Amino acid sequence: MPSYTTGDIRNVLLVGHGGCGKTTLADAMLFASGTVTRKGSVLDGSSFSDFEKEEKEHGHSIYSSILHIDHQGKRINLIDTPGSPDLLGQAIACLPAVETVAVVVNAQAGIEVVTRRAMEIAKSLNLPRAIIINKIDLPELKLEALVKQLQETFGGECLPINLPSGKGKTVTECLLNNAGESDFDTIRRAHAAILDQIVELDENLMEKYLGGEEPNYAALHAPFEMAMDQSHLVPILFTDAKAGVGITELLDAIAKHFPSPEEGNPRPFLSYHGGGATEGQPQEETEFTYKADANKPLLAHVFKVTTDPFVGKLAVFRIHQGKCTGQSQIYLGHNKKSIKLGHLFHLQGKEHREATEIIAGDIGAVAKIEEIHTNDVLHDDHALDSVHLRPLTFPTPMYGLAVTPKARGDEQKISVQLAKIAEEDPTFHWSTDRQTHEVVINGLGELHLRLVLEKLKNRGLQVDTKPPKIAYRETITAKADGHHRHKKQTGGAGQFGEVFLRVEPRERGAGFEFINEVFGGAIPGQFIPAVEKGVRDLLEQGAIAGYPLQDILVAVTDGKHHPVDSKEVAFRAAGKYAFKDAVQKAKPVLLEPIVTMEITVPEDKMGAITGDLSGKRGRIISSEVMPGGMAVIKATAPLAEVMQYQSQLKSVTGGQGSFVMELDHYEATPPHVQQQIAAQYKPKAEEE
Ligand SMILES: Nc1nc2c(ncn2[C@@H]2O[C@H](COP(=O)(O)OP(=O)(O)O)[C@@H](O)[C@H]2O)c(=O)[nH]1
Ligand SMILES: [Mg+2]
Repeated sequence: MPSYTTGDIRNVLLVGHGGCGKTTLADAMLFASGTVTRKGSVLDGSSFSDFEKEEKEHGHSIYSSILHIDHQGKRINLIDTPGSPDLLGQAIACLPAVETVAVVVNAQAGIEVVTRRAMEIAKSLNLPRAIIINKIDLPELKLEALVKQLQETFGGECLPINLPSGKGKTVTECLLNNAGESDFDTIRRAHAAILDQIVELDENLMEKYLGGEEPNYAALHAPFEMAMDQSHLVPILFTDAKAGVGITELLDAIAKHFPSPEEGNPRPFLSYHGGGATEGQPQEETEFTYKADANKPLLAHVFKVTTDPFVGKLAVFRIHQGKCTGQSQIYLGHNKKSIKLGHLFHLQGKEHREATEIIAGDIGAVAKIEEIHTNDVLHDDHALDSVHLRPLTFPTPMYGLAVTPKARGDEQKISVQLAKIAEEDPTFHWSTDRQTHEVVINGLGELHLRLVLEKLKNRGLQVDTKPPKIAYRETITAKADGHHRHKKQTGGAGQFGEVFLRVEPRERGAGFEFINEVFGGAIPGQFIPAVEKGVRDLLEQGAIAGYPLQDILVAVTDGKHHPVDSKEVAFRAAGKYAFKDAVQKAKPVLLEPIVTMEITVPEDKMGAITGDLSGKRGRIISSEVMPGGMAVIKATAPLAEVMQYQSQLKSVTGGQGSFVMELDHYEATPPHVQQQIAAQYKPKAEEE
């Protein structure tokens, strides 16, 4: 039995732009609380959080890591995440495990790309947020202006609960404390601002406060926590993680004020009702309500899976309801067979501390169960069979490389490793191109894929890379009719089938639909599936340049059959060529993937970058200068034009620029591009 209860737990995710000091902060919190007796550091590779080989080599975080801190009888589970925009998927995956997202801001650099995205994503998931302004020791800071800018960008509900004082050598609490000076504001003013905000949620308290009564901690806790839940308050705290300033105050604030699993907002779990596969009825998805209560059935969500060199596969989970021990027999989703959990752990970076029991609200890990995958739900009651988390939205990775093994015969091993990496990283995809048989890997940016290649190399697998083929699509833009008569008479039995059909464009993303409008048995019912098969054959092969057709409605309208010679194969061929006939008349177009790009460059390179993008058929959405001399440009561009963007950006900015891209939508290519691509296409000889 752990020494703490569900109400004692605080789960906090640290997220923020690379270099703002999250990992240093995590190490400082571990040390200041007395949870560890030596202070880890990213600088000498002794960090508790950045412990993986690749992280030590690069000097920054690459994976999320789970830490725990004991502070004043409270158990704080802290998740540190990498800050590169390429690796944001790591942080997103951990969001369902926490009550609070603490966004760390570099006091000097101010609001950066990841700051903004983290604030937006956490809000969209209804997760309480806090802001930690770190590096308050640096010279020439404009902290007052930064607080203003945070309020202008993210809302007036971002309010300090402590302020730096003594030139950044300490911080002074201003929630319960009402007097004193800070480096840029008075404590009295900051205190009034935060209380005004909180008492809005509690009429009783408001009345007393307006009457001149100072609320104490007991009176403030509930409205403070509620205000965080409702995004009515985003507390701001200040730290210097390097020197340890503001760390105990941060731990105190988390322990005292931040939501516990019993208080925080519920996670969006869903379950199916009615119907069910067996009854052939559509199922209805409804919200599943649960309670962070150790005495109810187990509901745990696996948010991370890693492979540890010593213990093998490690599945990290958050218990939302119930509890488990090593003896627990659990189910994975719909599986009928139960699994004994075996050894359970609490994680401290790379250290696994054996745990006898893990309770509601806590984060734990289980080793060596191959069947468990990321996003699985573990439970111990068949009533929870269909409970699952509403899927998280991850950016769709569009930065691609085609990889071929340097050593012959490594294909299989590479596939196995890529599958493992994909399971650990929701923004990494890999596939084998149907047409070229190339293995294509996709990530959010160059750094992301470079890290994947390093990982392969560390496992003894080397590959050559080149840009992959672009995944074009084809579609039609007009209605048209098509016809084909398939007739073969060779010696004995013949083949006969004739099909008339109509094609219509559908909305982008609507997919393919096949309907049968044949009346009076012109094509006997048993041959309709063959016609559809033929149509689908062409759907795969494409009609202009060999890319799959999409967003088309096909209606079979008429046909002819022969009592003896009509066969499935005849109707399959007739369907395919009638469809081809119709597509060619339906003003077909080639669609290309358009990506959104977020490019960070030194301010003086902004003009060069936007000019270059315009030449690449790009569209600039916004450009903004950030404090610290960097500019952020948002744009969309055809993927085909920006496949080599990494090296181009590097040459324009001398290596000081970075970018991320993700799929936005498909769009028709301009006619000259379509002609070029179609001209390169040599369809395989037709064997009609
Ligand atoms: N001066 C100063 N440097 C800091 C502070 N916190 C972190 N750093 C340094 O900033 C760099 C990046 O820190 P790290 O913790 O790896 O940042 P992360 O990418 O957010 O995890 C390291 O060199 C740290 O030593 C701080 O409060 N003040
Ligand atoms: Mg880090």
